[in-house]
Amino acid sequence: MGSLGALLLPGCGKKVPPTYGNILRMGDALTYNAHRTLLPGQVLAPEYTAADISSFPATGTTNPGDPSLRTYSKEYEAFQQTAFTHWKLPIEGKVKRPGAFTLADLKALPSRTQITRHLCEEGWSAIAEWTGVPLSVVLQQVGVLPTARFVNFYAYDGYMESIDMLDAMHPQTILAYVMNGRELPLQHGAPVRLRVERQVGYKSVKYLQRIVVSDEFVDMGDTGWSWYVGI
Ligand SMILES: Nc1nc2c(c(=O)[nH]1)N[C@H]1C(S)=C(S)[C@@H](COP(=O)(O)O)O[C@H]1N2
Ligand SMILES: [Mo]
Repeated sequence: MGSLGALLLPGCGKKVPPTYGNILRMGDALTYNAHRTLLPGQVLAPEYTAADISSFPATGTTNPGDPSLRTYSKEYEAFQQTAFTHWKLPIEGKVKRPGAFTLADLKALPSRTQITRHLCEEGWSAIAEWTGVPLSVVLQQVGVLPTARFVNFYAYDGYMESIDMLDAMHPQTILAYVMNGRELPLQHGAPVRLRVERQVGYKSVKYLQRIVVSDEFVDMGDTGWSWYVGI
């Protein structure tokens, strides 16, 4: 505990996420540097075989380019009409080399394929195979600053979520562009969605628009769900 205590010090006095009853919220106060030393101890979520792949409902937004939606995005609709060739994912905030990645850029980076169980807070679960680039690889490209503690994800339907560095650097946290061997379908978050396998489904942001690395917790408001729900 001595060394953990020392790692926690840099976060003291900083704004941390609302706890909503959680007690083991150590990760919130840790910096990128501290997390790197803790990484080897990370536990993987269970992975399954192709035979376990199930039907997979689409929930929440299923097409941000639908003009009848309150959250309609004209920009998204345009990207969709050109098969996402003009889509770019900016990664900014507390990074040394902010930049934007095209779908081709992301596909050119090392990939990971995993068959995992998605657990929705509404009580259903489903198994699928996901392929994408580990978020850790992308973060390495842009060079996360040592003081960074959170990664914030913004989507074309106005959806947003954040995770701490421990989840961001986790080997199964990927930016997925393939589902069950095919291009990520529209209803499941095309062209790229986040997969955070050790947390409940709502952290797996679909329709990624922008990623922002931050030192401070960004309060995205009370969604009615806990900020952290490990599984
Ligand atoms: N952009 C965006 N991401 C989102 C959502 C959403 O409505 N919009 N819903 C979340 C919830 S609650 C779940 S359970 C999963 C659903 O993913 P699916 O539609 O592929 O099943 O996406 C999550 N990510
Ligand atoms: Mo969900």
